[in-house]
Amino acid sequence: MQKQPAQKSYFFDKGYKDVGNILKKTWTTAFRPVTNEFSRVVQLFADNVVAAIFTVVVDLVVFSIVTAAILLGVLIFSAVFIAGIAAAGVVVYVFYSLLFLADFVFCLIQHISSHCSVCQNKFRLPYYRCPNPACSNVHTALRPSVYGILKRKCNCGRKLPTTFFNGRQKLEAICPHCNKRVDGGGEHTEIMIPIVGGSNSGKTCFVNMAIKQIEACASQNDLVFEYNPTLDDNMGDIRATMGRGMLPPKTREERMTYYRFYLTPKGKKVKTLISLCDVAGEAFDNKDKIGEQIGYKNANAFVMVVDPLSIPAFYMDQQKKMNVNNYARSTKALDTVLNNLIVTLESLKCIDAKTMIKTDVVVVFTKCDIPDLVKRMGPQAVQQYMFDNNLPSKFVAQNKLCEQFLLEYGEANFLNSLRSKFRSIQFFPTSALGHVQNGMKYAPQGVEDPILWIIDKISAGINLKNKWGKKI
Ligand SMILES: Nc1nc2c(ncn2[C@@H]2O[C@H](COP(=O)(O)OP(=O)(O)OP(=O)(O)O)[C@@H](O)[C@H]2O)c(=O)[nH]1
Ligand SMILES: [Mg+2]
Ligand SMILES: [Zn+2]
Ligand SMILES: [Zn+2]
Repeated sequence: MQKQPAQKSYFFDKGYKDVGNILKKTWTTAFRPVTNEFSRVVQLFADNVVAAIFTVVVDLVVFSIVTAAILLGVLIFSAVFIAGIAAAGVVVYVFYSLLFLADFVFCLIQHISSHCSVCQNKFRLPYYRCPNPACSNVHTALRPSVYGILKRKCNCGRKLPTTFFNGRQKLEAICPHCNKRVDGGGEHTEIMIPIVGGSNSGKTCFVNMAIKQIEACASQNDLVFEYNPTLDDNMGDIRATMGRGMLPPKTREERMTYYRFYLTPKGKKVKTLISLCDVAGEAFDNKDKIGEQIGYKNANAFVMVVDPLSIPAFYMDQQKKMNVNNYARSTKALDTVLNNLIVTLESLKCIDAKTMIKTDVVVVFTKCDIPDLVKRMGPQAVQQYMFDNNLPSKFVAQNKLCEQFLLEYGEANFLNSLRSKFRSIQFFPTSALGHVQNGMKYAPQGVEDPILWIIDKISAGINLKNKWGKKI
């Protein structure tokens, strides 16, 4: 363990020295009468040899008995003392080991971890800053240790808790990789989901509307929602803009922006922090750019955003029927975006070419307010398809309708890549806006479901089977 700015615990440091000193003192004090007598006799030999010889004879009789008695007494005392200390030591070490293990196992089972929104690294135990305003000491391994079992004393004198059970997570947490503050580090389990899609595919509209709708329906789903802004969060501005019926600006940042919120089942102690990570679509233009985002390595699942108008055959078809410019088409081919993501994940050692990304993906069709898409995969069309084909749920129907659409418009490659690389796929037709920009209030359609679905799928603590009508 790295040296900590704290005082070592008595039992692990000063305790040993004290035991040594006590034994040393006991032995020297107990034999002092014998050593004193020895010195006296030596002195006597110099002064009066006859008296000295007489004394030696008497001493041999008297002091051999006294010495034997002292020796026995000291030996018994030392044995009892050492046994007592050893017993206390065993108790302390057992307590230390149990607490260390309990804290470690609890954090492991509860999946307690944090993702840094600045450097994108993931870690289980953050660094913690001493809460004393006059002290800026950073404790890099705040857990039961030689510095203290349940608490440790910082060099400034302030006592700090060393486990989850007595409130370590309430201290100010710091990212061990970039030293930036991480809100609630060590307190929650965190799920990080990147939003993948080309420029103009509708990522920013979708993410912001999805979060708004998740908040609105949280209590209906027995969840507690709490927004948790990061340092470079622009959610407030985007919400205000969209609230006025306008569109969010194009995302410029090619580094992921983490939109964060706590979503916790009512009554649960350990919170779940969800990070939805948006990025400028250009980041997926080539694998070098996207490769700089090491956060992909730590992704728990992916949201793949599909702008149906980015599919050339569908775009050409729609050009004849409506003013496609109203929908700000994404021009990036779907399989290029997906392949760049896969190559990146391979280079980050998340997968190798032959194996799969061992996680789930939801594929979100955006802009499903396009009249032809409403007809093909709107809520009514899904219900009808489910009914006509006697399907067990609307989610199976959505999958069939979206897959058919992709195949019909020549995106078999994209569909095959998805199927071969991910553990599970669920499709969702959505509309973040409900209609083209026309000054009217936006009316999002189905945007919360994909995010809640993927959260339910990967989170141990969140279970929405009542919402889906089945366990997923
Ligand atoms: N009609 C309609 N248009 C949408 C919808 N979602 C997005 N759009 C249009 O698509 C444009 C781009 O959406 P954004 O969410 O900014 O796209 P993005 O994927 O974030 O793009 P970058 O920031 O460039 O990566 C918007 O300005 C809208 O014109 C929708 O649900 N319905
Ligand atoms: Mg954007
Ligand atoms: Zn301190
Ligand atoms: Zn960091």
